[in-house]
Amino acid sequence: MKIEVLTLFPDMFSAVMSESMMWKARERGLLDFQVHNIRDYAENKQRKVDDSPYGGGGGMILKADVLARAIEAVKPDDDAPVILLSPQGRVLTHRVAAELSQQPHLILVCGHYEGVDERARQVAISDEISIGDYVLTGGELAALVLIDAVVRLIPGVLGAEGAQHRDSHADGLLEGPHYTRPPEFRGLGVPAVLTSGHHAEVDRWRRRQALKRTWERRPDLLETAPLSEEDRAYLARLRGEAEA
Ligand code: 4FN
Repeated sequence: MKIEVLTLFPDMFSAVMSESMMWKARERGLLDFQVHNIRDYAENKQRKVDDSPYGGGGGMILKADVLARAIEAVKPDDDAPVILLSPQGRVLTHRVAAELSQQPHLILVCGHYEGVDERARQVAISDEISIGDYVLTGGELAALVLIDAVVRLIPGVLGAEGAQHRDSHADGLLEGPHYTRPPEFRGLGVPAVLTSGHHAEVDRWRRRQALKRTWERRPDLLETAPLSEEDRAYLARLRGEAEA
């Protein structure tokens, strides 16, 4: 997979993109990552990339000509999606990440200032994605979140252990509590089932803990998670207990 990022702050990508998983993905030839500085596509000698908004008001707007030139320089004639990270986009979920991980080529555009000139969107952007509802200073951290979520889904990026982990997230539930040594910590023990050696019992306990956590903290996730009849019966019991 090839991922190209257009940004005014290319240095923001170096630490994350040279860390463990990204490094492995690149080393194994599974990820070709390139970052491009939008400022290199400013044509005037001051290298001006922004200007004040028509109609007045504060702030600055990323210029349409500069951004369109940067995108057109990077985009070869394939139909790679050009994705603007934006609070106006569809919200990034595991499903969206899985869909993007099927693409051979992604072009990610990071906004700054008050945003980008609408005409750059119209002529050069094919898709908008948001990582959530809060104010950010720029699209860079959002792009990094998207890249992390997508790259780990590329087959071969995670080892066998990682793949197992990835599958456990794909069921759409939160995880129940985890424990490791020591068996007692500040007077707190470990649920006996986990040290019982009964694998089927352990699996059933974990499934129920995951369902309970999800019901308590993120009940919205239960609407889309695939649930068995046994899962539904357990949830019905939890709801019944809560009412009593
Ligand atoms: N943010 C909101 C409403 C209006 C503006 C913002 C905001 C960075 C260029 C966009 C924010 C959030 C999630 C990119 C936020 C994201 C951004 C993102 C982002 C500078 C203009 C801006 C109602 C969501 C709080 C600044 C809500 N995912 N404007 O943050 O790029 O990708």
